[in-house]
Amino acid sequence: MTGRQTMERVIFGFAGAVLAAGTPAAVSEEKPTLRTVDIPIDGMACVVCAATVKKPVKSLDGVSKVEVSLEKRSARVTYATGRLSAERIVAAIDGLGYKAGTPREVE
Ligand SMILES: [Cu+2]
Repeated sequence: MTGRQTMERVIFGFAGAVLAAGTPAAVSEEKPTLRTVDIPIDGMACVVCAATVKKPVKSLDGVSKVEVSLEKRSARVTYATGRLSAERIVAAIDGLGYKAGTPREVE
C-alpha cells in the first residue's frame, strides 16, 4: 500500500466515524412523537371481544402499546403521531364490528 492510499484510508475512516457519530442524533430528531389516547368502545361483552380488538389495533403500523379494558369498555392506545392518527385507530376498531367513540388524550 502506498503512503497516499494510507492517507486516503485514514481520512475516509475519519469521515466515516464522524458520519456514524452523527447518525444517532439525526435519528433522534426524526423520532416520532408518541401520543396516548383512551378510546371508548361499545359492543365488547367478554374477554374474547377485548382480545379481538387488541390484536389488530396492536398490529397497526405506528402503534407501540395497546391496553383494552373490558370493565371500562375502552382501549388505551399509544402510537407515533407521524405514522398513525387516532381516526385510523377508530376506523380499525369500527371495522372489527365494534363502535369506537371519540378518542380522549391521556397525559
Ligand atoms: Cu365477547
